[in-house]
Order: sequence, then C-alpha cells, then structure tokens
Amino acid sequence: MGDSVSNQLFERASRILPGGVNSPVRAFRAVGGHPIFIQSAAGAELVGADGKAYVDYCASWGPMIVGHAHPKVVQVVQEAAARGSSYGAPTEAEVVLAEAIAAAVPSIEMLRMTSSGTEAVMGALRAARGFTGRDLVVKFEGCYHGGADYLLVKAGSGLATFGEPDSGGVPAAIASTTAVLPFNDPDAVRALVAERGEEIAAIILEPVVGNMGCVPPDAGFLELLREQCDACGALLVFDEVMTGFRVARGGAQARFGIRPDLTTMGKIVGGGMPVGVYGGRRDVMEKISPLGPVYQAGTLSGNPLATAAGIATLELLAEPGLYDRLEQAGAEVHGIFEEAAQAAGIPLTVQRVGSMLTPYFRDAAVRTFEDASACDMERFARFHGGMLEHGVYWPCSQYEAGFVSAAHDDAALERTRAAVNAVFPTL
Ligand code: HOZ
Repeated sequence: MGDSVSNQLFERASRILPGGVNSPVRAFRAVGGHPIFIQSAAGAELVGADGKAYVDYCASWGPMIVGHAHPKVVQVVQEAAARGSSYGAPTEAEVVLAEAIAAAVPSIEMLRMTSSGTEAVMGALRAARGFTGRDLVVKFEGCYHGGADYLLVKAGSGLATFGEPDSGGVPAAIASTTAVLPFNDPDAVRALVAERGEEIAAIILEPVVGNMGCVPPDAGFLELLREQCDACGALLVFDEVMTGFRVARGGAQARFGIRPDLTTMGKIVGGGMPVGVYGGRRDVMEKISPLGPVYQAGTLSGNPLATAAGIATLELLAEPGLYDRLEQAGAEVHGIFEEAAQAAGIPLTVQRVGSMLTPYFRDAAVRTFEDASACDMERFARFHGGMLEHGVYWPCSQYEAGFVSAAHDDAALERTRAAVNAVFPTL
C-alpha cells in the first residue's frame, strides 16, 4: 500500500522519526502498508506525494470543516503572517475569537486559549482540581483527551489502535489519580460517585466519542452525569475538541441540551492551525493565573495566525443552512455505506452524529469500547486499503471517526459512492 513516492519518503522518515511519523495515528499500522504522504489539499480533496487525488474524510482528524485551503482562510492567514507570526503579547484577534466562541457556546463565560487540545484539557482539569481542592479525575474507557500522563489510561485513538490503551512512561502514582469507567454505563457512574464522590474533582468525557469511532451517548447518559456531578460537587467537563462547532455550532452541549461546567475545544476553532481552548463557569475560570492561583501558560497561545484562521472559519460556519448541508452530506455518506453493505451481505453498523461518522464492521451497535473492539478489524483494513485504491482517504483505524466537510459536494459524494460500491463486494 502507499504510492511509490510515499514509500520512499516513509523509508527516509523512518530513519529519523519514530515510526516515520510525528503522531502515531498517521502510521497506517493497524491497516497495513505505509502512510500516504500528502503534498497538498484543497476543498474535499487531498493530493498524495505521487499526485493521486483522494476524497478526504480524515479532515486533519476534524478541523477542516469548511474544506482544505478555503480561500478566505488562506487569505487571512497570509495577511496575518505578513503582520508578524508571534508577538508574545495580546492581540485584538484573540478577543474577537474568544467572543465568537462564547457567543456560540453559552456555558463558556470565560476562556483561555492554548496551542493544542492536549494543553486545553490539561488546563481545564488543573482548573477543576484547583477549584474543588480534589485530585481524582474520572474518565471513560475509549475516550481520548490528548497526551497528558494521567489521561493516557484506557484511552482511545492511537492507544486503542495499537492495543496499548495504557501508555508506557506514566508513573503508577499519576495514573492512580484517574478513575476509568465504561462509557454509557450509568450504574458504574452512580457506584463510583457513591463510593468516592468527595474525592472527584471532575468527570471528563467526549460527549460524542470520536476516538473509538463515533459513539453517541445513550439517551439520558449526559443528564445522569450532570446530576451525579451536582450531587458530589465535581465539575462536568465536556471535551469538545472534536465535537465543538462540528455536531452543531454550539457543539454537543447544544445538540443534547446539557450545560457542562467546563468545555475544551481545539481543531475547528483554529481553522486547521494549532489552537486549543478551555473555558466555562466564570467562578472556575477566575482561578486561572494571573487572576487566581492555578498556573497555565504558553508563548504561542492565541497565536495571531491561528486566531485569524479560527475567526475566518467560525464566520464561514455562520452561513445560514450550512449545518443542515453538513447533516445532509453526512446522511448521504451514511446511506452509501449502509446500502453497499446490505448489497454485499456484509455486517456493518454505521454510527453518525451530524457530519462525523464511523462504519463499524459488526452487526450490532457500538456503545462502549468493548463493543468497538469487537469489530472485524481485518475487514476494516481491507476496506481502508480498497478505499485508498479507489481514491478515498478514510481515517486509518476502526477506532477513529470520519468527517464530512462543507466542501463535500455532489461530485465528491459520487466519487465516494463509486469507491464504496467497488470496494464492498471485495471485502
Ligand atoms: N484525536 C485525534 C485523532 N483521534 C488525534 C490526532 C493525533 O493524535 O494526531
């Protein structure tokens, strides 16, 4: 697998970069073969190192919701770069972006920008611990919240993909500050809160999980978490790094009508540039330095190029009817998979929330990490390779969600249909 130019680049890369990549999820290890190196992207399309074009459903793992290299985003980034790429001092653009985020997500009364989703989550949980004076963080199996030591425990995304959900290099003492529960299991939450509620600083989750494929919350699960946090005095933290401005303009919290205490974001709010955000209740955010004692900092936080791209992207997303179009395009891809699977007699369950979705190679719903792990991974690998051959770039793990962008027009969807219809009979 992989084109010949990519294969040569991968050999070179493997001599200098661990596994040939700068983030393990790119390595294609779970699907076999070598990664496609990308030379450029525009709209819904990626172009590989040998010039082959692919309809892209990775979307840089989510952020490219208006399509790659959108002319407006490119223009504002170029203009911002010409004014200087980093000052280490505040800018008006940071205020504009912060106001736009808070206007779309009412639970965010105050926010802090970072350079990545990982930093945003670390900041949010430090704030939660500082505010509550408690240490224990509760997460869910298969949710991935970036690279902080105490969150690399039973994590999804690359850790699940490579079969090592608990990362090496994490001291046991640090891992023990995290309690892990099965996703969508209200009884497990109730039991832990009953037993250790007074120790819990925060319950954090992806309200729609995107890191064990796309797993929506069961009806009532988010409400239960809100109620249990209130009962024990813990903060409810929604990691909306993937779902923010994706499943609705106001994120999963708007779509499901639940108000978390803190929210983390990334990806889309940086328009494809490195950005993270954490924010929420004013009384909690006022604990952050320099207002309060909880320290968190970063030279590139609120970087001018990233804020320019973020503002432009949020403006583009304000176009009337855009989320309806994303929903329709998502539904169309969903239908393409289901029809092809049915015609080919292949057990498949497609799960989708708006424009994020996963075709799971199994014949039952995926509600938990255990369910996701029960998929036919070999068939997924054949699917992935076949799609590449037919010009569609799907994320390279069954544990990842695919993303549809506003640039996925009829032509892109027809190319997808043709690829799926050609590939499924061969699986
Ligand atoms: N959450 C992203 C994919 N599941 C992470 C991407 C990465 O690790 O590079």
